[in-house]
Amino acid sequence: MIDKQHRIKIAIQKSGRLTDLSLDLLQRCGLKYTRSRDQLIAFGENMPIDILLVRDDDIPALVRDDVCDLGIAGLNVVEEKRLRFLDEPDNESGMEEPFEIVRQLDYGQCRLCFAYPAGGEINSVQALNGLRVATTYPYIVGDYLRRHSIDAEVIEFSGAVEIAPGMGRADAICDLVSTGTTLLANSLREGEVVLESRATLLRTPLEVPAEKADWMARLLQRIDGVMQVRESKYIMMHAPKYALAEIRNLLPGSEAPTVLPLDSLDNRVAVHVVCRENVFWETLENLKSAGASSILVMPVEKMLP
Ligand code: PRT
Ligand code: ZN
Repeated sequence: MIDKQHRIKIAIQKSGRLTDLSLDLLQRCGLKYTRSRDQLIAFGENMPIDILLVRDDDIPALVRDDVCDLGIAGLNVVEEKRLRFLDEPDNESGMEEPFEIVRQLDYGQCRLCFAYPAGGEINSVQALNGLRVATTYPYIVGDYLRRHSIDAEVIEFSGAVEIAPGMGRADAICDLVSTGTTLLANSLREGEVVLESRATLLRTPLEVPAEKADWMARLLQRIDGVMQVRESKYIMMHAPKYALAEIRNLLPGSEAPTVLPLDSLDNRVAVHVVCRENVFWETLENLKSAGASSILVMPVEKMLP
């Protein structure tokens, strides 16, 4: 295995919504690791990749400062920090990107939304002129308000933003929503979406040594493969020859199917195909209506494009 300075360091959330999903992603990419006694580092055993477990808010800076080569954090955190870094006085040109976003991953989905007191007078962001918005994302919200020419005061909260209107600290909020239960429980109504967020993979903007770059490329390819597999299904069925064209149209995101003869049947064939999108019950029912039978849907274990 290559020496220490050539090992890739990837920062992920230590304990929170993205922790298990990020570790699971890396494991599915083939990484086996041992965690240090303090649980802050996981050393890769079979790949030159080590994991740093930190607070999600620290991840963008660790990648910007080249302490880590890669990092995974929600786009909400990444974008907030990106705007903050670009605004720092030592970034004179205001142009230097602190890191590169290399992938949007397939977990951690949520949206950053405005929300207004239910039954109140405010029902759109336009109505916020001269009023106060509480948020944990002052840069993203400030940027949105400026772009929409709305003159509202942004009040920074470090947590529990949803209680701000009830406490009389703000007239509206802008916070992350996934199911909407928290808004409902606090008598707030969801408004405009500012940002659709999901877990995001960041990379240092600096060049990395060739060996490291090689492993990074391999890791990215495996991540793509893992995400593709999670969506993909292998479908097998018997079908009448005359219905093949219709059946192909019914299969979401499929490549050319394999069509095989069936023993002692002239007018029916076996069709095998990989679908790169989720296959729902409706699709199977439509296939059956088109004449297919013995339909099997199976998960795909690994895939390399
Ligand atoms: O300790 P650390 O700083 O690392 O963690 P954290 O508390 O800042 O983050 P954590 O673990 O709560 O979330 C990590 C990331 O998960 C976020 O940055 C988002 O990218 C993503 N994520 C996905 C969410 C949600 N869904 C989510 N629902 N983050 C927070 N929420 C909160 C939201 O703030 C609100 O309080 O859940 C509540 C709303 O949920 P619903 O389902 O009631 O709408
Ligand atoms: Zn955080």
